[in-house]
Amino acid sequence: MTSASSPSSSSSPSIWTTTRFDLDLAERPLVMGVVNVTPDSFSDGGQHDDAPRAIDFCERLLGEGVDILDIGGESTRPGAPRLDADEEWRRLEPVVRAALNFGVPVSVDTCKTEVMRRALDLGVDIINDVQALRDEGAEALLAEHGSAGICLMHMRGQPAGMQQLTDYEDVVLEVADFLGERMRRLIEAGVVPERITLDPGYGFAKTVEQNLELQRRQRELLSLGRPLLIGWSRKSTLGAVTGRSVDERLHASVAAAVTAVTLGARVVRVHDVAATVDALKVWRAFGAPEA
Ligand code: HH2
Repeated sequence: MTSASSPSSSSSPSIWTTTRFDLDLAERPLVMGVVNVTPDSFSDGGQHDDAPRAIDFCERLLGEGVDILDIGGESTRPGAPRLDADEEWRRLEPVVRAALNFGVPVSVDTCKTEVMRRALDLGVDIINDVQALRDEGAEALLAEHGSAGICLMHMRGQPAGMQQLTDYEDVVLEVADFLGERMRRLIEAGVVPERITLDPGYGFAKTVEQNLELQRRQRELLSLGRPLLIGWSRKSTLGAVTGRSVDERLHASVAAAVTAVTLGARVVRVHDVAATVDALKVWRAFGAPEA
């Protein structure tokens, strides 16, 4: 197994180019706030699953200092059912339309090419795909739409069966190989590296120990040459470490976000924006320490 190598010596590892914003990830790490317009997401399902409540929630996150809004219409929790594209888009469209007026980058969390196409036609800034653009036509679509930012995340299989797919020889090398290969294909299709961030996919097709190993060795993924976006927020590994239920994982989630940033992540995807923003302010005031 080869280890990851940089896609292009000319790409800046700290700029993330998106449709309307060039995000400078060197200045400070950014907080991506999760807005799930779903009845069944693992931690906030049903809390803002209609458009007015989801839009109110976006506004609340803006007040809390969110840098990016990440709007999802389909849960990816283990065992979640798949929606069709029309139903997913029916949930997303009014919220995405409203969010595009809020002055921050809008990301859409989806695995489906058809949903991506509709979101890109509205002008969204980022496509965040936990399947790393493996749906048919997704790579070509993102190559055609020459400006949207992209987050490629590692997972195996589909949410329904992913927790059976945890057989790795070396989880860090295999995640790095996967992300490097997905990025290489995208660049070959015509996407410039500055549009891409990479995500190891904490909690996706990984055991507790594999998630912890990935976090400990997260810096190895920096050799891929693109910024890391991570999502630890409220995940079950934090429950395994602390013994806390999903609605009691705020402190663990903030600790995880700060640790991930200390180990090189530049975007943290979180449910609890206010607490994370404060924690990262303290981290910066302490001189942005790196481990
Ligand atoms: N995690 C979730 C969903 N999307 N995207 C990225 N890039 N990284 C992640 O770690 C990630 C993600 C799962 O969290 P959530 O959206 O709260 O739950 P659900 O999928 O059940 O809606």
